[in-house]
Amino acid sequence: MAKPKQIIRPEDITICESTQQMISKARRDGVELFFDRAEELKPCPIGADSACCKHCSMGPCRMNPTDPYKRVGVCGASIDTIATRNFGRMVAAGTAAHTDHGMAMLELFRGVIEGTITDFQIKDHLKLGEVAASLDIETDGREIKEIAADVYRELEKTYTQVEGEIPLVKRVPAKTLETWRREGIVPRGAMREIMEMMHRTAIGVDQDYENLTKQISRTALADGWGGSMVSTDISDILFGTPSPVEITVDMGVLKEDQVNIIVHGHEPNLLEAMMVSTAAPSLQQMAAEAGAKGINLVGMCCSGLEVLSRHGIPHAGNFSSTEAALVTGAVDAMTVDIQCIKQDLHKVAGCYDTVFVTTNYRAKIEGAQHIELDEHDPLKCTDEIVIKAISRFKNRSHPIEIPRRVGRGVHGFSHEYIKYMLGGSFRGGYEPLNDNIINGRIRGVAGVVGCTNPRSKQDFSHVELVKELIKNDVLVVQTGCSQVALAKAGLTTPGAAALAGAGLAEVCETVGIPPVLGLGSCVDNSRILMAVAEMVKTGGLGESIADLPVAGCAPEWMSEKAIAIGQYFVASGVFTVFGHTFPITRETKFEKLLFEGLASKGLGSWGFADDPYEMARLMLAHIDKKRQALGIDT
Ligand code: XCC
Ligand code: SF4
Repeated sequence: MAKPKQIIRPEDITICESTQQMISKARRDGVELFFDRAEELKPCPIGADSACCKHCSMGPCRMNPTDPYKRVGVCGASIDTIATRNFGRMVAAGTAAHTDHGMAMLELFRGVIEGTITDFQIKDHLKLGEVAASLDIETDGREIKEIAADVYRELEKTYTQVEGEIPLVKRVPAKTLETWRREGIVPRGAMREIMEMMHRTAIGVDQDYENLTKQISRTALADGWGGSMVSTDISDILFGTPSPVEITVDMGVLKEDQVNIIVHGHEPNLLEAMMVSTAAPSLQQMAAEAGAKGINLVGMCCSGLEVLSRHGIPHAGNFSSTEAALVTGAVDAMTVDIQCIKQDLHKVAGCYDTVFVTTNYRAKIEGAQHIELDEHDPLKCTDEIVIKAISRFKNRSHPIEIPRRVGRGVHGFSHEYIKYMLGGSFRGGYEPLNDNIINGRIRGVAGVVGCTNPRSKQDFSHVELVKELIKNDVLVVQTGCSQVALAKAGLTTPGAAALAGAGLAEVCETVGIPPVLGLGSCVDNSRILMAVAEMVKTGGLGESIADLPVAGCAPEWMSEKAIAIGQYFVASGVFTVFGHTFPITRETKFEKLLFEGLASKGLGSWGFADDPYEMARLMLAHIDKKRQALGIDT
C-alpha cells in the first residue's frame, strides 16, 4: 500500500485519542487511511456548492458559484433548478436508504408472523400493542399474531401506497399535519415519493425550485414519519424497546486475550444473531481451546448503536474510527452489512489479516469474502464468521496495540422511557419535561445527531456544541455517530450534569439522568420526532412542532442520509443547523427558501455554521425566539 505523503498531526485530524494513536500506528505500518485521502483529494469547489449538473449528456454543466446567476446550463436550467435538483436527489437517496432498511425489518417481521422465520420472535408485546393502538388497530382480546399481521399490513402501506397519506401521519400533531396538507407535502407512500422525486429532477421536468422543494419535503417526510419510524418500531417489537443501560465505548473495549468480533453497519438482525452465536457453548469452547479467554462482541456505527441501546453491547467507535479499529491488529473479524462501510476497510483489514466479511446481498465489496445472512437460518452465517474469527485469533501474526481508553455512559433512552421517567406524561405528572421547559429550568431541547467527516476534526464539533448547549440548560438528545463522540467524552453519564447549567443540572439530578440522552441509531431519529410530537400533544408549548423551543444539528454530517434527515426535521417544523459544509450555492433563491422561506409557511428552517460555538449560538437564539413567542421567556 502506498505510503501516506502528508504529515498532518493526528491531533489535528481528530480529538479521539484512540484514533490519534491508531493514525500514528497506521503511518508506521505504512497503511493508508481515509484521513490521508481526504487530505490528498481536495473537494471540487463547484461540486461542493452544488453548482454543477450532470443529469444529461448535453452537460455536465458548471455554473459559477461566486456569480450564480451569470450562466445557465445548456438546457437553460438556472442555478436554482440545478442546486434544488441535486438537493432533491440527495434526499431521495437518503430516504431510499432508510426506507429500504425499514423494508428489510418489515420483511423480517412478516417472516416471523408467518412462521417461516423462527430464529427471531416478537419480543416486545407492549410495543406491539402501542404501535397497533397508534394505527387504530383493535388489540382487545386478540391473539398477538393477529394483531401483528394487521400491523404489518398497515405499515406496508408506508411503502406501497400510491394515494392518500402514509399511516404514521396519525402520530403528527394536528396543526403540523394541517400545514403539510395545505402545502401539499403529506407523503402518499415512500416508493411513490422517491420515484416522483427522481422523475421530477431529470432533464427537462420540474424547473421551478419552489415546486421541487415541496416534493423534497414530501419525500423526506416519507423517511422520518415513514421508513425510519417503521424501522424503529419493528426493531423494537422484534428485539425490545431500549431502556437505560450502562455502556462502554471506545477502542479500549477490544480485548487482547479474547476473540474480537466487530459488527459494523446498520441492520440489527445480524448483531442479534451474532449475540446468539458468540454465546453458544460449543463456540465458546472452541475459542477456549484456541487459547482465548472468551469471545468479545463489539459494535460500530449504527448497528453498534442498536445493540448498545438495547443490550449494552460495547461500542468501539463511530464512522471515522472504523479503519482505525482494524489498525489495532486486535480485530479477528469485522462483518459489515449496509451503509457507511468504506470500501477500503477490506484493504485495511487485509493489512492485518483480519477476517473481513460482507453479509448482505445488497452490499458486496469487490474482492471481499461474502457470507450471506439468511434470516431463515441466521446462525449459519454468524457461526461461520465466529469460527473464522477464532481461527484468526489462533494464528495472530501481527503485533497488537489496543488504545486503553474506555468511555462509560448511560444510553438507551427511547421516547417511551423519557415519557415514563419524566412523569408518565410530558406534563401533569412528576416534574415533567414540558413543565420544566415552561418554568425555565430547561431552556429547550436540542437534537445533536449524525456522522463524522474527515473534512472536519473528528468529534470536535459534536463535543463542543453539546457542551455549549447543556451549559445553557438545553437538554440534548442524540442518535447516530454523534452520541459515540459524546460517550467517549464522558458526557452521557449522570455525573455530566455537573457541566450543565443550574436548571438542567437540577432536573438531571432529580430524575437521575444524564444531560445528554442517547436514543439509538440514525433511523431512531424517529424517536426524536415522537418526542417532539408528544411535547406538542401534552400541551403548554404551542400547537405545532414549529412552536416548540427545540432545534437540531448535524455538526459533522457527510451522508446523503443526513440531508434527508435534516429535511424531514425542517419539514416537521424544527430549526436544523448543519455544520462545515452545505450542499447548495449561497446567495441564491433556493438558499433563501431553505433558510427563511419554509419557516414563513409554518415549517422549520435550515441553518448553517462552520464552528460549534456559532452552531450553538444559532440554536440558542432560535430556542429563545420560540420561548418568547410562547410567552415563557423567563
Ligand atoms: Fe453513517 Fe449510521 Fe452518519 Fe454514522 S451517523 S456516519 S450516516 S453510521 Ni448514521
Ligand atoms: Fe446541463 Fe441541463 Fe443537461 Fe443539466 S440537464 S447537464 S444543466 S443541459
